[in-house]
Amino acid sequence: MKRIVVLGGGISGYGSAILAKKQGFDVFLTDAGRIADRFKSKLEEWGVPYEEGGHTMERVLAATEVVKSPGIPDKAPVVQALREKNIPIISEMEFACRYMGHSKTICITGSNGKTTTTSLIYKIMCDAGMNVALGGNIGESFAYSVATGEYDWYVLELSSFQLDGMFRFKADVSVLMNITPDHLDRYDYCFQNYVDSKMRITQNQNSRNHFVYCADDEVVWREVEQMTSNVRQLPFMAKTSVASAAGDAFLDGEGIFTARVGDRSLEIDTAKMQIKGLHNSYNAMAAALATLAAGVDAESIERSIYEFSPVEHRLEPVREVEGVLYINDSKATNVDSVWYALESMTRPVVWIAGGTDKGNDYSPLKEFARKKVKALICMGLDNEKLVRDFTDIVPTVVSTSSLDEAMRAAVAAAERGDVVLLSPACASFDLFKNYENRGQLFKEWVKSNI
Ligand code: UMA
Ligand code: ADP
Repeated sequence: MKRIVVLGGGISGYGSAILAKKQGFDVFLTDAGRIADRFKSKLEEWGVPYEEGGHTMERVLAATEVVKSPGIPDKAPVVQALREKNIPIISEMEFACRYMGHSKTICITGSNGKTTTTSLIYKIMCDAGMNVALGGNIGESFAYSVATGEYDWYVLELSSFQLDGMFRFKADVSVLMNITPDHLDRYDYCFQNYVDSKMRITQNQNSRNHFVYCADDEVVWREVEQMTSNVRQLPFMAKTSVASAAGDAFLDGEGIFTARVGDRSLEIDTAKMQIKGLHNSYNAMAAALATLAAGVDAESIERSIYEFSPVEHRLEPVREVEGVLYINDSKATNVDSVWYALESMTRPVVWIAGGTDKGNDYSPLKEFARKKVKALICMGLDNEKLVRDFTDIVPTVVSTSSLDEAMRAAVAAAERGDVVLLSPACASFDLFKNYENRGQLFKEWVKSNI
């Protein structure tokens, strides 16, 4: 009997183990750390043997195939040992797609905008009454959904880590939002390795499938030009002009976009959307093309796009107090996402930034900072780089080392008509548990102290 070993007992691992059990395989789950109680009880309920606090190599190396959780890097000794023995290592997605039957998939990747676009696509599909599940880098485990439900469609957010373990998987509709440097520590600090990983979103696609992508993104465009597959291309754009026989979406200078797939089309006035900024117009164009390709009615898509409100921690308006609007963009953990946040600001900005720097180059932000930011409040244990880079660009730069100190400085700097924007460009781990915790504490402070 095939022996499946699942590495990691988080969301990805527990779902994979349960699916393997359901398929009748000999399965064993192993985790180097602790497994959460809710996952343990599920494993016990399904009779899946597991261990925690370390990997018993003898059992791991007895596997016919290994399903690896995406957070475990290739450098981990357990992965190295498996590679030496040539034991196949796949991701949860690759494993689960074998048991999906006739269900179809819409798969979304990119450096930024994955969660927003995935959530919008999921809403459009649900509103249209389709039988759809959400999974991947968001929500419930895809493998668990395959084990326990029957869906016509899966909407999957995919990280590069998940794509790395995908080989025969084929998306019916693939969506690529953009490619900018991120996670380079997992790719030998080589940007092209990360680009290659993202491009796996199109692997195995053929002329019956669709590929939605941002034609304005130079990195994406360079890769598309080299593609040899005959997948139906659906580019979306605001700056370039690329026509595709299969369909496309274009945002004009008045903020109106038209999306067309085959002979079906829709029109959106982006000023009437609740999600703001050029990046959200890209997200909406991508979602419109993907769902038109999936056969959703054009009018229903339009309605859902207008109804969709920002996902938590992504340019999320928190509260307006005495004419000052507080916005939580805690998920902006890289320079590109802050670029789009500042791009979308129409009022003077008191900008709260900082945290764990990932080797950031802040130069792309300087033009917007000069034009729109009246005060920069640096919030982190080491603010030296931010202070140095923006001192002659922004009139006031304040260095703080806690949320409370940063918020007091922001309130003092803000006047009626301004925006206080938390959009850090950095990871959160110096002062917070994660970006959700940072955004949550920001919101609580705004709600209880002003
Ligand atoms: N572990 C080992 N051995 C090791 C190292 C770790 O057993 O050598 C164990 C840990 O002790 C832990 C488990 O592996 O219990 C964790 O696995 P994981 O980090 O892959 O986490 P999961 O909970 O399974 O969640 C993963 C994704 N996490 C990462 O990629 C870091 C989730 O994405 C995803 O939703 C989930 O699978 C379902 O597919 C989260 C994420 O942060 C949202 N993604 C990154 C991002 O968005 O930037 C890529
Ligand atoms: P991801 O899941 O890829 O991290 P999110 O939708 O969670 O993407 O957004 C992460 C951050 O990037 C937020 O600050 C958000 O405002 C910003 N963002 C959203 N969409 C885009 C986009 N298309 N391009 C650049 N930045 C974006």
